[in-house]
Amino acid sequence: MSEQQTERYEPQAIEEKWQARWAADGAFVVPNPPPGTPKASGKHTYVLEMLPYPSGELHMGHVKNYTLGDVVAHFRRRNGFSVLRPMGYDAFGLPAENAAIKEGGHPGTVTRRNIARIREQMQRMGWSIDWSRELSTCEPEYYRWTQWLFLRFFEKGLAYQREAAVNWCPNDQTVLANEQVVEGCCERCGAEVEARSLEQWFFKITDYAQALLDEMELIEDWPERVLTMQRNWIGRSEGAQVQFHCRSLGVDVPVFTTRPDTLFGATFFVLAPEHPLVAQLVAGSEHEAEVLAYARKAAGRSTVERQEKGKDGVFTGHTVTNPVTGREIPVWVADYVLMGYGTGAIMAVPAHDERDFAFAEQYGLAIDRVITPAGVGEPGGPEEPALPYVSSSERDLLVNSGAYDGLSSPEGKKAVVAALAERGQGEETINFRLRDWLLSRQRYWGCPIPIVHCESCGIVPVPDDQLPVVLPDVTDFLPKGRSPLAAAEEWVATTCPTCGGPARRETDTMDTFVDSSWYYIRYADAQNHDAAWDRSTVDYWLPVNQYIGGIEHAILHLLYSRFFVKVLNDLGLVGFREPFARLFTQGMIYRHGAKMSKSKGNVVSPDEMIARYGADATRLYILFMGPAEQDAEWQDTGVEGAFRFLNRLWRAVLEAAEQPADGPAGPGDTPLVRAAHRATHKVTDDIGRRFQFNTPIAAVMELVNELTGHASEPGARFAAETAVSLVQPYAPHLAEELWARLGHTTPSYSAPWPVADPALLTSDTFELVLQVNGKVRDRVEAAVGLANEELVALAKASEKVQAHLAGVTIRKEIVVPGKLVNLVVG
Ligand code: ANZ
Ligand code: ZN
Repeated sequence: MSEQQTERYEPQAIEEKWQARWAADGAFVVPNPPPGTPKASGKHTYVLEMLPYPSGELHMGHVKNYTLGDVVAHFRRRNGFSVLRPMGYDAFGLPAENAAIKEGGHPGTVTRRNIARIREQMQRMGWSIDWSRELSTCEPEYYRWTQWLFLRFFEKGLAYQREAAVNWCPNDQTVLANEQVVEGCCERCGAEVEARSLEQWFFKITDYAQALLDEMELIEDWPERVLTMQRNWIGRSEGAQVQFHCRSLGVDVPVFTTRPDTLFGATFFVLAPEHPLVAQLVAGSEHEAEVLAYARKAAGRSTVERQEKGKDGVFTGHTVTNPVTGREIPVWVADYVLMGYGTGAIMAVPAHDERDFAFAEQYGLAIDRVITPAGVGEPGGPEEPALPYVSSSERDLLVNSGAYDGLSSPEGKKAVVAALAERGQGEETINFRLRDWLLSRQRYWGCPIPIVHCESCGIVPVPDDQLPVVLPDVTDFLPKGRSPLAAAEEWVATTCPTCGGPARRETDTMDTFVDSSWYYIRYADAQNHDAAWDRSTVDYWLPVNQYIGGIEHAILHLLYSRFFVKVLNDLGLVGFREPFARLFTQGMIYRHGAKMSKSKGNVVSPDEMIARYGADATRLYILFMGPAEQDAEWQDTGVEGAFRFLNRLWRAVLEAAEQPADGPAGPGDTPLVRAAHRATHKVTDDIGRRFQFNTPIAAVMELVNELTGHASEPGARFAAETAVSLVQPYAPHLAEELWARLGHTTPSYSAPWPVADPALLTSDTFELVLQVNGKVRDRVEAAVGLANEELVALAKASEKVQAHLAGVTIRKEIVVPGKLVNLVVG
């Protein structure tokens, strides 16, 4: 059949046809095993990509994420696994709500419309999703269980309310978790965050700080970068708590220090402006006005500002006693000391700490060196370093420290703490940077916190059988500094479940990260109307074997989910400790040098690409761009290139399909058969073992090149079948169509993955490099196993080589078998 006669490749027609067929066949629906089925039975796996925020339409970042997951899912299915691959929408929260407000619509209406649109786009991409498990976190059948889980945390004291200094976003008019504040600004809108003091709800994630570190051991494979980010966020510091006695108030004031070995150099003392002792210290004194004014000013500054250079502060007029020197040292108030870390008070050691040094210089406070590098003063030893000397080398020595002089830093730490402990003035402690997770939001579009406030009973949980507490339908949902729910008077006024008296509902809603901390568990048992899940079903599927998503979730979602699973495990609700065994973080898509985003105006819409080239070409290109974990630059001609390749594949396969099917003896051993086995080996190894998604495409392209123009050679049909089979995870519609045309009556998505025969992996020809005087002049195909003389003969037969042999004598013939011939002439 000539090229002109070959039917054209028309993705639009093919793709919608197969999508309809898959949907009708429930092709990717995977039923749950009967409750109680042990995890070890059957080959099964859970492949999951992070669920989208329905704040708009799908963009190319989603296309990359979900196509990656799709290739993994198809590959595993065809390797005999039953694959759980669900999808849902992270539908509550700021992204969705802000999108709605911008549009002027009700968040519920706008969100549900966006979801319908995204679902349609996903189906049009042909992703092999089990739609029977679809969930949306903003629907009562989902958030009923979010509330149920909140109550379990509450019962265990892991959810609590307290007044706290919080990060307030003046633009979004809500508090933010520490994790949502990036360099002093709101993670979402970029507005500078303010400090406020409000009653807030927290999850006690700090109880799990150590477990979150230790149990990284249980994780199979996460990028080291993500683990490091989590470790830094948790911020474990070993040090000591040291008590400084304040005579004027008659109290001991504790500090947290990582350097008890520098205690002799503590020449002053600093309280955070919010420290409760500040007001007491200055009450009625000449310093009162100045100190309180300073504290008020500090309250308005962001954490980042407070940490920046140019420290300022005020003297309180009081002293505390240095517990080792017995000297009275002045107490200052300065906002570079944060109330939220350690004890909110520090011993300042200006000789060995940058910030303390800057402060001491500014206010003329004593700077006493107490640490020196080993060998200073010895012949040939190093010079005494300038101050501040902030190294904490294990080989540094204590000086000017009384009986401790000459001890190394680590020895000094131990000795000083031991001496303090004996007098009840200090002890070793471990401090974490991690704070409790602030989960309440003063926003409308979130999961209501299932709590009522009763005048006589206080905080009362809503009983399980009254769940869900349904989010009331309000008309004024704009943020205004307190939750818009507070205005829904009829909803707020309720009766106390305990005493039956009048009570008021909690009006804050939950952070959307609460919703996404457990959605991957719900998928395993998404249709359960009687419980959040059945434990045996969840234990069968989870932990998620392969999670795929963006690196931007390294400390928020990924840390919160780990915390949730640990709590759920401690509550006996799940049988595992870590949610995601393996994590793959994909890179971002750039165009014209900037991250592809609406605000940059450089977005390419998936719809447009599908309309012009089809979903298969779009899928193929997005993974062909480069290694999936790396950022990649979008080329406007890229999808077209992928489309042209699919056209070549289409034609080559249809031509080969004219060949009679292989007989019982199989396709035999021909160059095309060998090419097919090589491609199979490469694609299998790349996807299965190396988790590489661009290189398999190159391997299939190579196979199609071999096939093109050789469709009537022996083995062509086998090579064509193999090419279709290997490209199936990337271009499933085209594969389905060609598979059927090759005469198969069962679908390609369930065809067993091809197996490479190791005996057929080598090619029977190789590329022989021809050189004259070491310069490459030509490359030719040579059969494997030719004798050296035959290789030399091939060289001499080459016209390009001959051009360099005219009028010269061949002095030497060098042969590297299997590689090259070099003719030395002169
Ligand atoms: C004395 C000292 C001497 C310190 C020295 C450091 C160097 P990490 O490692 O991050 O845990 N610190 C303690 N609480 C603080 C607070 N609320 N605000 C600001 N700074 C605080 O840091 C612990 C060190 O940070 C502590 O050790 C304390 O200063 C300071 F040569 O104590 B150090
Ligand atoms: Zn009551």
